[in-house]
Amino acid sequence: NQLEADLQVAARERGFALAYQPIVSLETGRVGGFEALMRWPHPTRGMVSPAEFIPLAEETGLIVQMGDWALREACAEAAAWPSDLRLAVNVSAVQFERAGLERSVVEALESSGLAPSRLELEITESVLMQDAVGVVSALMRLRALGVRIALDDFGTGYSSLSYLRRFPFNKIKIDRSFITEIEDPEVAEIVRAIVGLGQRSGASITAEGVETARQLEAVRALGCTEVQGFHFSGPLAPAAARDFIATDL
Ligand code: G
Ligand code: G
Ligand code: NA
Ligand code: MN
Repeated sequence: NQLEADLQVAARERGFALAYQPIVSLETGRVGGFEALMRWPHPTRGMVSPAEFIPLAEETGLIVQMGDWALREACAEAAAWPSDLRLAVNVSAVQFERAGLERSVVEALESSGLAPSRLELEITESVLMQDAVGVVSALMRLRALGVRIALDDFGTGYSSLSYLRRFPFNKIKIDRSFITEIEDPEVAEIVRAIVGLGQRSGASITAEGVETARQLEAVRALGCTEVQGFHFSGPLAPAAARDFIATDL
Protein backbone atom coordinates (compact mmCIF):
# COMPACT_ATOMS: atom_id res chain seq x y z
CA ASN A 1 0.00 0.00 0.00
CA GLN A 2 1.50 3.25 -1.21
CA LEU A 3 0.18 5.48 1.58
CA GLU A 4 1.67 3.13 4.15
CA ALA A 5 5.05 3.16 2.40
CA ASP A 6 4.93 6.97 2.28
CA LEU A 7 4.04 7.10 5.96
CA GLN A 8 7.04 4.92 6.75
CA VAL A 9 9.31 7.36 4.92
CA ALA A 10 7.71 10.35 6.63
CA ALA A 11 8.12 8.71 10.05
CA ARG A 12 11.80 8.02 9.35
CA GLU A 13 12.48 11.49 7.99
CA ARG A 14 10.23 13.31 10.45
CA GLY A 15 8.11 14.65 7.65
CA PHE A 16 5.30 15.84 9.89
CA ALA A 17 4.28 19.19 11.29
CA LEU A 18 2.36 20.24 14.36
CA ALA A 19 -0.51 22.69 14.49
CA TYR A 20 -1.54 24.24 17.80
CA GLN A 21 -5.17 24.92 18.68
CA PRO A 22 -5.83 27.49 21.43
CA ILE A 23 -7.68 26.40 24.57
CA VAL A 24 -9.34 29.39 26.25
CA SER A 25 -9.85 29.58 29.99
CA LEU A 26 -13.30 30.87 30.93
CA GLU A 27 -11.92 31.73 34.39
CA THR A 28 -9.35 34.20 33.08
CA GLY A 29 -10.84 34.97 29.67
CA ARG A 30 -7.42 34.32 28.19
CA VAL A 31 -5.67 31.56 26.30
CA GLY A 32 -4.68 28.87 28.81
CA GLY A 33 -2.74 26.70 26.42
CA PHE A 34 -2.74 24.82 23.13
CA GLU A 35 -3.42 21.31 21.88
CA ALA A 36 -0.76 20.02 19.49
CA LEU A 37 -2.28 18.32 16.44
CA MET A 38 -0.22 16.41 13.93
CA ARG A 39 -0.23 17.30 10.23
CA TRP A 40 1.23 15.41 7.30
CA PRO A 41 2.25 17.53 4.34
CA HIS A 42 2.40 14.73 1.78
CA PRO A 43 4.81 15.29 -1.15
CA THR A 44 2.12 14.74 -3.83
CA ARG A 45 -1.28 14.46 -2.10
CA GLY A 46 -1.04 17.72 -0.19
CA MET A 47 -2.11 17.80 3.44
CA VAL A 48 -3.33 14.37 4.56
CA SER A 49 -5.87 14.42 7.37
CA PRO A 50 -5.01 12.83 10.72
CA ALA A 51 -8.34 11.02 10.45
CA GLU A 52 -6.68 9.12 7.60
CA PHE A 53 -3.07 8.70 8.74
CA ILE A 54 -3.42 8.28 12.52
CA PRO A 55 -5.36 4.98 12.20
CA LEU A 56 -2.78 3.78 9.64
CA ALA A 57 0.05 4.84 11.97
CA GLU A 58 -1.61 2.89 14.78
CA GLU A 59 -2.11 -0.26 12.70
CA THR A 60 1.52 -0.24 11.57
CA GLY A 61 2.98 0.77 14.93
CA LEU A 62 4.57 3.85 13.33
CA ILE A 63 2.59 5.96 15.80
CA VAL A 64 5.18 5.10 18.46
CA GLN A 65 8.05 6.96 16.76
CA MET A 66 5.68 9.63 15.42
CA GLY A 67 4.31 10.16 18.92
CA ASP A 68 7.82 10.41 20.37
CA TRP A 69 8.67 13.04 17.76
CA ALA A 70 5.45 14.97 18.48
CA LEU A 71 6.16 15.01 22.21
CA ARG A 72 9.68 16.35 21.75
CA GLU A 73 8.73 18.88 19.10
CA ALA A 74 5.69 20.19 20.98
CA CYS A 75 7.51 20.43 24.32
CA ALA A 76 10.32 22.38 22.66
CA GLU A 77 7.79 24.78 21.13
CA ALA A 78 5.81 25.19 24.37
CA ALA A 79 8.99 25.99 26.32
CA ALA A 80 9.07 29.29 24.38
CA TRP A 81 5.52 30.29 25.46
CA PRO A 82 4.80 32.29 28.63
CA SER A 83 5.20 29.91 31.57
CA ASP A 84 1.53 29.99 32.60
CA LEU A 85 0.48 28.32 29.33
CA ARG A 86 -0.05 24.59 29.05
CA LEU A 87 0.57 22.14 26.23
CA ALA A 88 -1.76 19.22 25.46
CA VAL A 89 -0.45 16.28 23.40
CA ASN A 90 -2.55 13.36 22.16
CA VAL A 91 -1.28 9.91 23.11
CA SER A 92 -2.60 6.83 21.32
CA ALA A 93 -3.52 3.53 22.98
CA VAL A 94 -0.78 1.88 20.92
CA GLN A 95 1.83 4.06 22.65
CA PHE A 96 0.65 2.69 25.99
CA GLU A 97 0.91 -0.91 24.76
CA ARG A 98 4.61 -0.50 24.08
CA ALA A 99 7.19 0.05 26.76
CA GLY A 100 8.96 3.40 26.73
CA LEU A 101 6.20 6.01 26.83
CA GLU A 102 7.24 7.20 30.27
CA ARG A 103 10.86 7.49 29.16
CA SER A 104 9.82 9.43 26.05
CA VAL A 105 7.85 11.86 28.19
CA VAL A 106 10.77 12.35 30.58
CA GLU A 107 13.17 12.89 27.67
CA ALA A 108 10.87 15.42 25.99
CA LEU A 109 10.54 17.33 29.26
CA GLU A 110 14.26 17.24 30.03
CA SER A 111 15.46 18.20 26.57
CA SER A 112 13.00 21.11 26.36
CA GLY A 113 13.16 22.25 29.98
CA LEU A 114 9.35 22.37 30.05
CA ALA A 115 7.96 22.01 33.59
CA PRO A 116 6.04 18.71 33.88
CA SER A 117 2.98 20.52 35.27
CA ARG A 118 2.66 22.35 31.94
CA LEU A 119 2.28 19.11 29.97
CA GLU A 120 -1.09 17.44 29.62
CA LEU A 121 -1.47 14.07 27.89
CA GLU A 122 -4.82 13.52 26.18
CA ILE A 123 -5.98 9.93 26.09
CA THR A 124 -9.21 8.41 24.85
CA GLU A 125 -11.25 5.63 26.38
CA SER A 126 -9.56 3.17 24.03
CA VAL A 127 -6.47 3.48 26.28
CA LEU A 128 -8.45 2.31 29.32
CA MET A 129 -10.17 -0.48 27.39
CA GLN A 130 -6.89 -2.38 27.30
CA ASP A 131 -5.35 -4.23 30.20
CA ALA A 132 -6.70 -2.00 32.93
CA VAL A 133 -4.11 -2.68 35.64
CA GLY A 134 -1.05 -2.00 33.47
CA VAL A 135 -2.53 1.13 31.95
CA VAL A 136 -3.72 2.60 35.23
CA SER A 137 -0.30 2.08 36.80
CA ALA A 138 1.37 3.66 33.76
CA LEU A 139 -0.98 6.65 34.09
CA MET A 140 -0.23 6.87 37.82
CA ARG A 141 3.52 6.96 37.12
CA LEU A 142 3.00 9.75 34.60
CA ARG A 143 0.96 11.70 37.14
CA ALA A 144 3.71 11.12 39.68
CA LEU A 145 6.08 12.93 37.30
CA GLY A 146 3.79 15.93 37.63
CA VAL A 147 2.25 15.51 34.17
CA ARG A 148 -1.51 16.02 33.84
CA ILE A 149 -3.86 13.49 32.23
CA ALA A 150 -6.98 14.47 30.28
CA LEU A 151 -9.78 12.20 29.05
CA ASP A 152 -10.46 13.20 25.43
CA ASP A 153 -13.65 12.91 23.35
CA PHE A 154 -15.64 12.19 26.50
CA GLY A 155 -19.11 10.73 26.00
CA THR A 156 -18.52 9.05 22.65
CA GLY A 157 -17.42 5.63 23.91
CA TYR A 158 -19.33 2.60 25.09
CA SER A 159 -19.10 3.10 28.83
CA SER A 160 -17.65 6.54 29.43
CA LEU A 161 -18.84 6.81 33.02
CA SER A 162 -17.12 3.63 34.15
CA TYR A 163 -13.73 5.00 33.03
CA LEU A 164 -14.03 7.97 35.34
CA ARG A 165 -13.87 5.58 38.30
CA ARG A 166 -10.67 3.93 37.14
CA PHE A 167 -8.39 6.90 37.14
CA PRO A 168 -8.30 10.42 38.63
CA PHE A 169 -8.24 12.55 35.50
CA ASN A 170 -7.14 16.17 35.75
CA LYS A 171 -9.44 17.13 32.90
CA ILE A 172 -12.43 15.87 30.96
CA LYS A 173 -12.87 17.07 27.39
CA ILE A 174 -16.52 16.89 26.38
CA ASP A 175 -16.80 15.66 22.82
CA ARG A 176 -17.73 18.11 20.11
CA SER A 177 -20.88 16.12 19.22
CA PHE A 178 -22.49 17.35 22.47
CA ILE A 179 -21.50 20.97 21.93
CA THR A 180 -22.97 20.95 18.42
CA GLU A 181 -26.35 20.11 19.96
CA ILE A 182 -25.98 22.09 23.18
CA GLU A 183 -29.10 24.16 22.44
CA ASP A 184 -31.17 20.99 22.81
CA PRO A 185 -32.25 21.00 26.51
CA GLU A 186 -31.69 17.26 26.85
CA VAL A 187 -28.12 17.57 25.61
CA ALA A 188 -27.56 20.52 27.96
CA GLU A 189 -28.71 18.31 30.86
CA ILE A 190 -26.16 15.66 29.88
CA VAL A 191 -23.40 18.26 29.78
CA ARG A 192 -24.53 19.60 33.16
CA ALA A 193 -24.26 16.07 34.58
CA ILE A 194 -20.76 15.60 33.12
CA VAL A 195 -19.68 18.93 34.66
CA GLY A 196 -21.02 17.76 38.04
CA LEU A 197 -19.14 14.47 37.80
CA GLY A 198 -15.97 16.31 36.89
CA GLN A 199 -16.27 18.78 39.73
CA ARG A 200 -16.76 15.99 42.25
CA SER A 201 -13.64 14.19 41.04
CA GLY A 202 -11.56 17.37 40.90
CA ALA A 203 -11.33 17.45 37.12
CA SER A 204 -11.65 20.60 35.08
CA ILE A 205 -14.03 20.49 32.12
CA THR A 206 -13.25 21.54 28.56
CA ALA A 207 -15.93 21.96 25.90
CA GLU A 208 -14.58 20.90 22.50
CA GLY A 209 -15.78 22.21 19.17
CA VAL A 210 -17.29 25.51 20.31
CA GLU A 211 -18.09 27.29 17.06
CA THR A 212 -20.58 30.02 17.98
CA ALA A 213 -21.12 32.71 20.61
CA ARG A 214 -24.35 30.98 21.63
CA GLN A 215 -22.53 27.71 22.25
CA LEU A 216 -19.89 29.59 24.21
CA GLU A 217 -22.49 31.17 26.48
CA ALA A 218 -24.30 27.83 26.90
CA VAL A 219 -21.20 25.91 28.00
CA ARG A 220 -20.14 28.78 30.27
CA ALA A 221 -23.57 28.73 31.96
CA LEU A 222 -23.29 24.95 32.41
CA GLY A 223 -19.98 25.31 34.27
CA CYS A 224 -17.36 24.33 31.72
CA THR A 225 -14.02 25.87 32.69
CA GLU A 226 -12.32 25.86 29.29
CA VAL A 227 -13.35 25.97 25.66
CA GLN A 228 -11.71 24.95 22.42
CA GLY A 229 -13.11 25.44 18.96
CA PHE A 230 -13.41 27.48 15.81
CA HIS A 231 -15.25 30.28 17.64
CA PHE A 232 -11.85 31.33 18.98
CA SER A 233 -9.51 29.58 16.56
CA GLY A 234 -8.78 26.41 14.67
CA PRO A 235 -5.33 24.78 14.82
CA LEU A 236 -2.53 27.27 13.99
CA ALA A 237 1.00 27.04 12.66
CA PRO A 238 3.59 27.57 15.45
CA ALA A 239 4.28 31.23 14.62
CA ALA A 240 0.55 32.03 14.40
CA ALA A 241 0.02 30.33 17.77
CA ARG A 242 2.68 32.61 19.30
CA ASP A 243 0.92 35.63 17.80
CA PHE A 244 -2.40 34.39 19.18
CA ILE A 245 -1.00 34.49 22.74
CA ALA A 246 -0.55 38.23 22.41
CA THR A 247 -4.04 38.82 20.95
CA ASP A 248 -6.91 40.17 23.02
CA LEU A 249 -9.86 37.80 22.81
O1 G B 1 -6.49 17.94 13.75
P1 G B 1 -7.72 17.10 13.51
O2 G B 1 -8.97 17.62 14.22
O3 G B 1 -8.02 16.81 12.07
O4 G B 1 -7.39 15.69 14.21
C1 G B 1 -8.16 14.58 13.95
C2 G B 1 -7.86 13.48 14.93
O5 G B 1 -6.47 13.12 14.92
C3 G B 1 -8.19 13.88 16.36
O6 G B 1 -8.99 12.85 16.90
C4 G B 1 -6.87 13.95 17.05
O7 G B 1 -6.98 13.52 18.39
C5 G B 1 -5.99 13.00 16.24
N1 G B 1 -4.60 13.45 16.35
C6 G B 1 -4.09 14.62 15.90
N2 G B 1 -2.78 14.70 16.23
C7 G B 1 -2.47 13.58 16.90
C8 G B 1 -1.26 13.09 17.51
O8 G B 1 -0.20 13.73 17.55
N3 G B 1 -1.32 11.85 18.09
C9 G B 1 -2.46 11.12 18.11
N4 G B 1 -2.43 9.92 18.70
N5 G B 1 -3.61 11.55 17.58
C10 G B 1 -3.63 12.77 16.97
O1 G C 1 -10.20 14.10 18.85
P1 G C 1 -9.63 15.47 19.10
O2 G C 1 -10.44 16.21 20.09
O3 G C 1 -8.19 15.51 19.46
O4 G C 1 -9.81 16.24 17.73
C1 G C 1 -9.45 17.53 17.56
C2 G C 1 -9.93 17.85 16.15
O5 G C 1 -11.12 18.64 16.18
C3 G C 1 -8.89 18.62 15.35
O6 G C 1 -8.72 17.97 14.14
C4 G C 1 -9.52 19.97 15.14
O7 G C 1 -9.19 20.48 13.86
C5 G C 1 -11.00 19.69 15.25
N1 G C 1 -11.73 20.84 15.75
C6 G C 1 -11.32 21.68 16.70
N2 G C 1 -12.24 22.63 16.95
C7 G C 1 -13.27 22.39 16.13
C8 G C 1 -14.52 23.04 15.89
O8 G C 1 -14.88 24.03 16.53
N3 G C 1 -15.33 22.49 14.95
C9 G C 1 -14.97 21.39 14.24
N4 G C 1 -15.85 20.94 13.34
N5 G C 1 -13.80 20.75 14.42
C10 G C 1 -12.95 21.24 15.36
NA1 NA D 1 -7.17 15.32 21.39
MN1 MN E 1 -10.30 16.11 21.72
